[in-house]
Amino acid sequence: MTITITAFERSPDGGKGLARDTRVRWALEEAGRPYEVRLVSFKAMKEPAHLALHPFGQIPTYEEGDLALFETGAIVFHIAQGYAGLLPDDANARARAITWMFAALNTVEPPILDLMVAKILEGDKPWSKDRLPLVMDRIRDRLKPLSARLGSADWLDGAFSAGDLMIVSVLLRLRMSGILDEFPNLAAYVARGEARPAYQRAFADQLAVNTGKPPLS
Ligand code: GTB
Repeated sequence: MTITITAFERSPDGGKGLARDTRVRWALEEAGRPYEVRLVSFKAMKEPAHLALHPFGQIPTYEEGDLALFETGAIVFHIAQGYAGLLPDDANARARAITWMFAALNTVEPPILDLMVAKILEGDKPWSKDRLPLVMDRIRDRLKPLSARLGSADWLDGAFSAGDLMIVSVLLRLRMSGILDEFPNLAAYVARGEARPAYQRAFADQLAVNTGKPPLS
């Protein structure tokens, strides 16, 4: 059955891979599932056809036969099921990988999103300069224990999993801030994620959309 996801017609990041379709593309590439992409404009995202797929009028969405999903956590979980390379067969290891997926979305990503809001949406407010250090400290409060848990390991819990895919995806947003460099093992962890061939393909494909250049063959 054909898998179709949606992505920005033109991502505001110009192809840095920060929009959330990249993590879905990455999971599909890891699982070796071919997929098609339907590009949507900001206007189309708020129209009934797209709202039927995504109640909040956002990207990405995922369609496969009769199934339509939204929310990257649910989409990546769905893709990862049945593929041991993303969710191990061992029940406990699988539950732990899923735990890291939740941690990525519920614990690590929120302060990182706050930084985007502080910088981009509230950057012109008079209090923005005072708020920024507080936001950065809240991010450090997450990175410190994450760094301690990772230690010198390659991945968070043995082999690479959907948990790592989600954690790396949310940490990637921090690259520009420089804060990752305070935690060299996390910076190396993110680089390991980015070096995976599946990530490289996902990144190249979204870049091609945003620059009009063909993806790497
Ligand atoms: N919780 C949802 C999920 O995980 O799927 C969040 C989905 C979401 O926020 N989608 C964003 C969207 O559709 C795109 S990824 N926004 C349009 C809208 O809400 O109207 C967020 C995003 C946007 C732009 C950049 N960027 O340019 O750097 C990065 C990330």
